Amino acid sequence: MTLSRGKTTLLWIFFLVVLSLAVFAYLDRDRTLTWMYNARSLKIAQLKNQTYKWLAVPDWSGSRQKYANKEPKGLLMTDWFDPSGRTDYPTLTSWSAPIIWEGTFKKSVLDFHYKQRRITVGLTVFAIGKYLDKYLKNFLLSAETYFMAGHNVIFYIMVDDLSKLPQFKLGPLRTLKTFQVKRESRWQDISMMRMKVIADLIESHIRHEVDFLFCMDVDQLFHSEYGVETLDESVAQLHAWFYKADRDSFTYERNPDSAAYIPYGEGDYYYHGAVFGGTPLHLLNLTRQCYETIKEDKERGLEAVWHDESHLNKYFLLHKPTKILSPEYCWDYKIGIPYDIQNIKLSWMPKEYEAVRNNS
Ligand code: 4GW
Ligand code: MN
Repeated sequence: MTLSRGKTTLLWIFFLVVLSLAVFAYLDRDRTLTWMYNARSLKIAQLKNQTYKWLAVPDWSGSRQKYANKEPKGLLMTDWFDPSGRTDYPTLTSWSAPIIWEGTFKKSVLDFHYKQRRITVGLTVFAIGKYLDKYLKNFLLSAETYFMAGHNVIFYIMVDDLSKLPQFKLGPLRTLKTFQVKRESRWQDISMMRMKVIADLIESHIRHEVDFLFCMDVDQLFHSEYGVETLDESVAQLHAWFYKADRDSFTYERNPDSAAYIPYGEGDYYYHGAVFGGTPLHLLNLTRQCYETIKEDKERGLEAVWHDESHLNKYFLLHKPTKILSPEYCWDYKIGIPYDIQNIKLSWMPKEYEAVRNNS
């Protein structure tokens, strides 16, 4: 049987299309090419939930876990951390995690160590509605200067309106990736949905790209170097208003029906929801877990007193952080500047509720 010329050509075209699709699928095994194509308007909320499968796989082929160990490989804690560097506040937790205060770490040793390993640190931040106009530009400009200076950084910016992104020139070693997210109508949901979006983004993107990750509120400003001394597997931030308070005055969720419940008499510290960090694997676990407990509460018609922060505090009570940051890493100038706050790296921006609350 002989085919007509036209049919032969069609068969060839069909064959070439199938071949190109196969080559594309092979090259795009980790879906990076598809991501690049979608990156400008990705609806993260629609990403598929595959975490449970992925968490069950111990081998992170293609991820950057090799450098992201609890203890910097080749460095002992005694090489870079001096717990007696400060005597005004405890510098070790009861489970022996360091509490990083100005004066307790050797910056040059750590910088040299991480520089040699060419690490990349990610930073996620959400700017939805008025927060996009009001806070994002200054947050990023200050981060550009002070966040992990001298190291590779990727900023992951989640906004509801890509056309309002601030324009400025990024320095070397810095990359900015923007994503569009659905705007929740209640502000409590804007704050809480961050856990889900970050989890999805770690799974699909961040785990391939960074060794360590921080997740921060946008209504803040960096003032001095926020460096590699903050990196670890699981990093929690002491809340500026509670670091000297008695645990029974912590504003944990006290309703026993809530998944975020912490009874009186329990708890280690009151952690601030505006800053948390760690390795991508750990933060995937944290954000998934917090999202699950938030959902559990929602299904019972409950909402924890400080929203995602209450769930984060419960998570860190059950999974102790491997490093804690002093309030110098997230200070509120409204408190003043007491003697123990020696070097403020990041501070809260004043809240102007009339400007941001009507979030339309
Ligand atoms: C009250 O009207 C609002 S709006 C409370 C939070 C809002 C909000 C928060 C928002 O409209 N858009 C937005 O992007 N966010 C993100 O959630 C932003 O990254 C912000 O830093 C984070 C947590 O909200 P917050 O800073 O107002 O929370 P607190 O008071 O605990 O710092
Ligand atoms: Mn905030």
